[in-house]
Amino acid sequence: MSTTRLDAETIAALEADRRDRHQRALEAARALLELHGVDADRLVDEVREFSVAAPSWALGTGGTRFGRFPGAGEPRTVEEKLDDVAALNGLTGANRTVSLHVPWDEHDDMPALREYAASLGLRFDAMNSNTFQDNPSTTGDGAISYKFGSLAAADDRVREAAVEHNLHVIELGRLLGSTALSIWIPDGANHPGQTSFRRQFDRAAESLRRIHDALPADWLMFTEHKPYEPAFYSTVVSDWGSSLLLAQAAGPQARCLVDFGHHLPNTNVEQVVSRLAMTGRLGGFHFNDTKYGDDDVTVGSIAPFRMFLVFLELLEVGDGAMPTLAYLIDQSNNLKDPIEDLAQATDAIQHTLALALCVDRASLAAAQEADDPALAAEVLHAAFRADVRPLVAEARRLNGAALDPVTAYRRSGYRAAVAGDRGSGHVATGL
Ligand SMILES: [Mn+2]
Repeated sequence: MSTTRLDAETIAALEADRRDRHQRALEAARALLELHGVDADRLVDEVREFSVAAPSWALGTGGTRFGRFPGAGEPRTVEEKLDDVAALNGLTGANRTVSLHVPWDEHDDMPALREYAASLGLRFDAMNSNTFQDNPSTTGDGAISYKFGSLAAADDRVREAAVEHNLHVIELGRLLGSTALSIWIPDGANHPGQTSFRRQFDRAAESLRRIHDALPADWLMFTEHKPYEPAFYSTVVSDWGSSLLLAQAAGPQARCLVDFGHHLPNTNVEQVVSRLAMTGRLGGFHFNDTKYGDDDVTVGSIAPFRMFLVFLELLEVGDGAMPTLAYLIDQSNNLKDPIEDLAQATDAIQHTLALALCVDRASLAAAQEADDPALAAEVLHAAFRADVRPLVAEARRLNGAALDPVTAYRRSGYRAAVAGDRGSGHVATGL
């Protein structure tokens, strides 16, 4: 479909003039890290292994409630979204799966879509069900509405439609080879007294149980919490505690997702990760960054040290390696070329993982047991201040991807090529 394939050979040719400089930087960085006791080969292997799902909804311009300014060549179809993810994965080597959003990515031939993805070297990650807007195929043509809730709605018919939608998404996911369903319940209240906290929560738990009962045996189901928006007084799944209660109520295949921006200001997100992992219900992590709330800005652009601490907790869960969880970039971008934004996000994830792998975990544990916070800080900062960029670039090169994804992308002319094919002014998301 797309005219430009960003395969290993193309990328190597685009970066031929950077190879010598990379080799010198790699040798210097490797020598310095090894002087500090870092196993550079293991670090490169771990970064090579790691992959984070690309969100189908971030390949176009997100917009805000004040407006939307689409760029040129945004994808018109699910196939074109897959083309863009393949280009992204070509650049990073670390976006080997894609996460779809239904109904936005509704498609009448899922087996064909699965085959097309496989031809691009892609697989399907968790499916996302959407009950935050009316959808004629489940709510009927205006007959009922999600205006006052979906899976936790007071109206039985609305809950029924929301459950049916989730069962439909499981069926689509089965055809695509996905093995997980992510459910973010948008229900809540805008006004004190509008709903009974307790009855609303019980209804959500009952709906999730029904969806859980329909899961294939090898599937997981994720609940995701968020303290406000679109509801501004209360939400049903407001925090990790509510999310955990719902997962426990739903059944053994239910887990909790942590989204970096879905917390009240200054919440200790790394501690939330740790607590959920302790219960055995940590299901995955959604990467983005936040300044004020659920800003969904580029991963690593605002609070890189907080993200480093999150990675440290994830490595704690995996005893020094990244645990097998559902990892997804969940961000929305209004200004940049979407592929550049996702490439920067993926680079930030790879870079932060590499920094966290530099932490001397045995020395950190010893400082903690000795009640020596100054020494603990020394251990963390020794890792956070390391220069791992050449090792991350090397991990990408060994995966057939780019030393410098954004530069390689610009040199490839990909956007101009797809703008020629696709034109301008498309809406890649359903909002
Ligand atoms: Mn999320």
